[in-house]
Amino acid sequence: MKTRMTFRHATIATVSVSLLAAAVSAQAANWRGWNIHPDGYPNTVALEAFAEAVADRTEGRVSPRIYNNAVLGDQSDAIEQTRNGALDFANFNMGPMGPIVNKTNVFSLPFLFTDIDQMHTVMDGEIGQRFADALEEKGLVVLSWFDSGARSIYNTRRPINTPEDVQGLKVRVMNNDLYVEMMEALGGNATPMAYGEVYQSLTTGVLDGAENNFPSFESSNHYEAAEYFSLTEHLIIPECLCVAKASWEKLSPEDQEIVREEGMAASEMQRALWVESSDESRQIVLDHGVQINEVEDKAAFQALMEPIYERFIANNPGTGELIEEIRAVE
Ligand code: GTR
Repeated sequence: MKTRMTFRHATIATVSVSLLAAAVSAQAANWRGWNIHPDGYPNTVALEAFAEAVADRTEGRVSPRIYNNAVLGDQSDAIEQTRNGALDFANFNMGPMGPIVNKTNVFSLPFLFTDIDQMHTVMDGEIGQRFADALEEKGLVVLSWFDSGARSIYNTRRPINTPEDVQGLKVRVMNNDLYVEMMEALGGNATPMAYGEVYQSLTTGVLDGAENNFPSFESSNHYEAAEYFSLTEHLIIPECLCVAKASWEKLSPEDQEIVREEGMAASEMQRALWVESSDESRQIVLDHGVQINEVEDKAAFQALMEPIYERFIANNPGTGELIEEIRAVE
């Protein structure tokens, strides 16, 4: 009798342990994260640190895994997939976000921010919160904002010092009509294209150029094809670390808190790494023979953007005030 009781207890204990294990693994969220960049890129390093810290601190209840090099799809697709919960988290640039979350289009207006520090002050403050709210309404919970430096034009033909130098160049832009307007206002032929296709298009002459920051220019190997990098610094675009709202809502408040804290920590890490990485990338491309030139008369480029601002403000009521608010931030 005694033995049977013990046996039964042992069986019940085993069953309960395995039921418990099943319940835990059923609850464990195996998050898939989208990342456009390769190994070693500042964003990648920060996303990996985020994934590790979240898995650790939630004891595996949230187990994020990051997929690099846009293997899960190009950026516009990935934004949709994250919005509908097919992907769980991602680092997105606000450029391709514009056509999907209209409010974020304002970041694609050239020369909007004075400099990168001002962009961070805006995004970390009350204005940034308004954008986070707009993104959340469209299914993306913003954990933090990343840096992506300033974008400049590079090409295979010549240094760009004045808008006339852009005349006739076939330049790749990200998927957003505002960049087509921008490039056309400068006299170039804008070609919207996924990031992953640019390298080949530059080497085969389908494109003459593109525009980006130093870490992307270098890590994508575009510098092997494009010899001239001109510091037009026409766009400073924030990026988010976002979680799919559907995935977010499945978390306990305690786990949400952990994910949020680690999202903030990831942004701090990314911004610090960004500065180092920009200098390193600049040096790598210089050593390879890329010619980098300052653009003395940026005002000439800015002046050509005025009609774009006018159209944008006319088509998007309320944005005139928003632009003024952003510009007033110091
Ligand atoms: C990078 C950015 C990517 C992507 C890329 C591009 O600077 O971090 O998210 O937008 O530019 O040009 O497509």
